[in-house]
Amino acid sequence: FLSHPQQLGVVAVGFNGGQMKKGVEAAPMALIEAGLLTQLQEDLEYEIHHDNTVHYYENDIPAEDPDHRNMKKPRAVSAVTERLSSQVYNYAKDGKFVLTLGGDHSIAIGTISGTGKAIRERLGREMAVIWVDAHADINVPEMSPSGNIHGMPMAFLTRLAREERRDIFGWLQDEHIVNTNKLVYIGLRDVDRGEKKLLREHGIKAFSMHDIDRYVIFYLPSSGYTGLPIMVLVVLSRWRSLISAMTPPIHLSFDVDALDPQWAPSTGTPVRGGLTLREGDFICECVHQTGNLVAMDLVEVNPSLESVGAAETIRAGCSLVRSALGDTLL
Ligand code: HAR
Ligand code: MN
Ligand code: MN
Ligand code: MN
Repeated sequence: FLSHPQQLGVVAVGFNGGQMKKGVEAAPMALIEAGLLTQLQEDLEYEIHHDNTVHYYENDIPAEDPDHRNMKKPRAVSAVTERLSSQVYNYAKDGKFVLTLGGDHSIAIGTISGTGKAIRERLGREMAVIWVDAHADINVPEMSPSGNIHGMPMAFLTRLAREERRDIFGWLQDEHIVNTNKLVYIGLRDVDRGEKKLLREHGIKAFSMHDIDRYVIFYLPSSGYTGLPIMVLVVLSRWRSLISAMTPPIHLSFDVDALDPQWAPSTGTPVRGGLTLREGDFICECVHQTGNLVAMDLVEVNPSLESVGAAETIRAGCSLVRSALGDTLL
């Protein structure tokens, strides 16, 4: 799996049920219409496997879906992510790179569980997750301020949150689960109090915007270099040594709101003070260069919000995906 994966499985997930704003379900179509898959095929020479369908999972979404443990639409999100998990697994088990276009970030419950299971089976290894986001998305249901499940996926994926009911994430098995020592965050700047406590208690590695700024300042004088690459390399190289000497297979889950609203305004919960597009691309390029990237999610692009900025947000999303899949590298 260290070689450049030429086989690319694509899942287009038009799902918005992990949060309350309409529009994020239109992102996969918008990204594809902007030419993303054509670029990956023609410029980056991937062989693309795609059913040419945006999945809306209408038949999986239950009519009755009352709140449960403070979660909104728990059965819908559970059913969709369970289905998505097997779609992703089916690509990953054959060694294909899996690109999932969301959709809100609740879909990561499906994508990460699917690749995690496949990597365990194929390679006998635990996968690492790089979560690039303004938010930690690790709220246990009871401590979530909103009840929106897109703020909870990492809690279920690490088992910090657990639910026995099969129709509410009880389908998650050991083989789907991510170890908290195989998770790293980049770009955090809007983390709830309870989430901060969890990150501290479980020693989960996180590079906030503060860290990103601090590393630049700290390393600039000695390097005499004023560009961004130095700092992101520092962030990533520090993380690599933390996870293990043998770099594990990596699932990159990229929430477009990690970028500053200046570059990605069309998203459900924009937070100022984020990554520049160049910083986001550079993180993706570095992750690609590890040679260990096995899957990527791009989520939370909402073309119906901030209509002036929709086109540039979509362009930014395409750029992040191209960077993670090896663009700009010779
Ligand atoms: N942490 C808040 C909550 O749980 C806000 C989450 C916003 N979510 C995202 N995900 N856009 O990254 O409700
Ligand atoms: Mn599809
Ligand atoms: Mn997110
Ligand atoms: Mn976010």
